[in-house]
Amino acid sequence: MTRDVEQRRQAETSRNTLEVKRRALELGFDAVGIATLEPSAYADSLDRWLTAGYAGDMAYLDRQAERRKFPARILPDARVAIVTLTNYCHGSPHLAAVPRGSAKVAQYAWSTDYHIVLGRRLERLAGEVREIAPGATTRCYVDAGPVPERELAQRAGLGWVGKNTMLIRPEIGSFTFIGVVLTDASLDTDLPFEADRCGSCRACLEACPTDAFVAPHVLDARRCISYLTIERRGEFTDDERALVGEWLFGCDVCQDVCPWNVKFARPTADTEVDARSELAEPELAAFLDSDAAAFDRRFGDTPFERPGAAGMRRNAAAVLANLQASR
Ligand code: B12
Ligand code: SF4
Ligand code: SF4
Repeated sequence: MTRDVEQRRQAETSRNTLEVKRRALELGFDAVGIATLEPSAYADSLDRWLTAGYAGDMAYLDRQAERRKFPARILPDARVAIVTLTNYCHGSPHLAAVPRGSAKVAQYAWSTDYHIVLGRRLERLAGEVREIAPGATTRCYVDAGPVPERELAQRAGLGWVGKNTMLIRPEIGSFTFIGVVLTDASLDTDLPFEADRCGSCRACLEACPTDAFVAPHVLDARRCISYLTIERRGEFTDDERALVGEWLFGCDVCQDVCPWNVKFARPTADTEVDARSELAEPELAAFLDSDAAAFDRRFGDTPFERPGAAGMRRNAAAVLANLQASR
């Protein structure tokens, strides 16, 4: 290739990169960066985490491990990951007491299921990529695939992975969804976010109500309320029921106490993630006697669909038992 042709190609790549980022922000993403698909720098930590059994019943993490370690294998010929952040913060009310008859729900679940909302938005972004780089292949991921999303976000320059294992962006904190478009389009990659801004802070590790952190950056999911109320199948053991406390679905404690959220997280203006009252302030009684059909009508397009009617009944019964025990 002559120098001239190479320079023209590089100029086109730079133009396309800027245009993809501009359109991503126009579509409503709060931040966007582009990551390489080189092998994971944390493959050994992932292996150690899985071998220790910290994934509990999330067997899919074992099945996806090879692709998580080698993201280039996820989509043949993919060159880069376009990584997006979407702020879903609604404030930090969990530090206050729970109203009687109600229970705590993690903020990410206060709105219509983000797999639906972000899935649509990422598909629109993928369409823009194909328009900007005709002939490009794209594939969108949000949460559900074999993609090491937090590591890719760090590599795309969007933030660092805190001791609570969350991706934290200095300007907005960690109440963000990560969405990814893999593509074979030629785009310039960003510099990774190298700084670790946790410093000597240990607030998240100390505040976790179940002592789920084995060490900084290492979470034993089996003790995490988020895992227990969302991913755990079947009935709780007595110990698990006690761990759940007042949380009906998910948990925000290790984010609520993080100084980067306390100082910088601001309520989102994104109307597609508006809070719905039946999710943000749920009536516990509604879950105890709801059958599967009624549950689906009311919660079919929400994050509560993952544990389903039976899982939410189990969670509500656990919270009620814990509230009664504490009075
Ligand atoms: C399985 C899973 C869970 C599990 C396990 C969580 C965990 N910490 O491992 C459970 C059910 C507990 C869970 C809970 C939550 N989750 Co979740 N979860 C996932 C999922 C599907 C995979 C994560 C995974 O692979 N875990 C295994 C561990 C070993 O990997 P990892 O946490 O990604 O860490 C890697 C890197 O961070 C890297 N690393 C980077 N820097 C450093 C530094 C050091 C020193 C080390 C050792 C490692 C390291 O090492 C790891 C190996 O690759 C991702 C989506 C995805 N596809 O990635 C969402 C995801 C991580 N979850 C998310 C959310 C929102 C939550 C909750 C906040 C929900 C809630 N409020 O209840 C909680 C947070 C709890 C917490 N502190 O992590 C978001 C996080 C967004 C963000 N800004 O970080 C994601 C990215 C989904 C999304 N698309 O938005 N989750
Ligand atoms: S989500 Fe809650 S239970 Fe899980 S690690 Fe964070 S503080 Fe602990
Ligand atoms: S609470 Fe402190 S240690 Fe934990 S993630 Fe935030 S800054 Fe890091």
